[in-house]
Amino acid sequence: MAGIDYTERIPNNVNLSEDRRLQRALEEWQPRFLEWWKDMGPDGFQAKEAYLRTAVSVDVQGWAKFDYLRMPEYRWGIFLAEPEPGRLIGFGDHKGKPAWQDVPGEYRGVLRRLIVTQGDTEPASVEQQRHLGRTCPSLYDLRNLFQVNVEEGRHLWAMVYLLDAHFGRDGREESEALLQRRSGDRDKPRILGAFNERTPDWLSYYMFCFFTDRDGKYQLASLAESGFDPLSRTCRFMLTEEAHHMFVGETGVGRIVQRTCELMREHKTDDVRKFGGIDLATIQRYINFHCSVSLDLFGSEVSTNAANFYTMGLKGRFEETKKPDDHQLKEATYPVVELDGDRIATREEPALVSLNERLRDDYVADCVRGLTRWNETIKRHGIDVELALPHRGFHRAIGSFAEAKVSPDGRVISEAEWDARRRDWLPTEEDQAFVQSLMQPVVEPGKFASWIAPPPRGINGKPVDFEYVRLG
Ligand code: BYC
Repeated sequence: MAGIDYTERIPNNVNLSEDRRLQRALEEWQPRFLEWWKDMGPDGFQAKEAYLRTAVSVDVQGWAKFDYLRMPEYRWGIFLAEPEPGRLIGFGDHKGKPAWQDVPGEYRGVLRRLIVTQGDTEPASVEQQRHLGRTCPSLYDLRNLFQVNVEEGRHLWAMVYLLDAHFGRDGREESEALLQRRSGDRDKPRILGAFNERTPDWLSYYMFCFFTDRDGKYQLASLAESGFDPLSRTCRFMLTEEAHHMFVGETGVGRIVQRTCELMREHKTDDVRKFGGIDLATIQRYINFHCSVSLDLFGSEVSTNAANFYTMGLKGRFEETKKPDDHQLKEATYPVVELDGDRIATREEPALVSLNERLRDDYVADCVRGLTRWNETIKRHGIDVELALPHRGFHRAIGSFAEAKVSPDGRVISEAEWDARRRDWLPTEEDQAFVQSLMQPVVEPGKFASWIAPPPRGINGKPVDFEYVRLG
């Protein structure tokens, strides 16, 4: 069961050939997906061979095989984690009942909406990143970009499978619409804010993988707790792929920070721009931007939607099953940091409506761990600067803080102060133009752009100077 059948047109471990109706629906969607991929996937590299991993089983150990392939030949398919025999719903009103194998009729609309929202982010990120290949800082980085892209494509397949298998005609229409919306399009934008932002350069890309993919980790982990078992199993396998995406983000920013520090030390200056590096102040402004738009992805601090998802047994907390409480939360409270007039205050709110905030707290703690590692690099170079996450109220468009202006250190400030200081806190047009000016492609094996350090090791035991993408 753990093995994946690659003899089928659509590789899968769900016995697709035994469900002719579903197989037909997915086989009709497949060429449209490929058309979308060719139009909106990595621009200029469709015919090049890249050293990519493909899932060969859903076992935690050794699930991938590596080989050269052209991206349109990637075997996108449907892979669910192994079922847990006798799995019970772990939280909410249905706690203790057998997990659902079919969609519970009364929750159909809500569940479909959750799956569509998740599914929409996957093609969106591929669209956001489609021009980056042309300015890659190395073949190693180019290969990592493509790996992330094909796997986001597979995550789209994962959600389309759920829609087609469990939501009949509505599901097929939603699958179609997932290929119609476009990141940043004024008329048919992607659903969530961060997925309509631009990812114009590799600093933005690494920040996106660090901050926005990490939202993916926390949302997928909450959906992996779902009482709807097919969603849970799908998300569990997606999480194993997601880990690499965050690795790309954390090590990408980490290598930029390292290069900056090397240049600062070598030239005894903070202003490394003239030496082809990205100064720490600019890196901090990019952190402020990407962190704040990613914090928005968790929704409002106090949300009846979140309470409903939980009570219905559709979306749990991060590591729900490990938490030592009643998993119903009807009486519990949770401390929520909120805007209170012109102050920021922590208030005890009912735990059920605070679930978005609780997930955001888990996420922030995880982000801090990454920041700490970047700061260790800075310290090792004897430099007295610390990168920091902005306050959670800074530059927010969703939730209570959307109504106020908050500084990165967490003060509610006037519009006038915001206007005066904004350039210190968020990437300016000059920052963006400067970062853009550094984006010159480096494609000789083993060579790296001036603004990023090489990684300590290559992919899958290969050397750093391996030809990760064959451009010849
Ligand atoms: N932008 O009660 P509220 C990933 C809407 S990333 C625009 O505050 P709720 C990935 C909301 O839909 C993970 N709209 O929030 C990463 C609602 O609309 P309706 C993606 C927003 O519903 C990198 C209204 O505001 N997965 O996988 O509790 C690369 C009030 O909602 C936003 C998921 O998100 C926003 N930022 O929670 C590739 C999981 N925030 O219903 C992939 C599924 C809120 O009033 N989604 N709204 O019309 C969910 O669990 C929830 O929909 C949300 C929002 C957490 C997003």
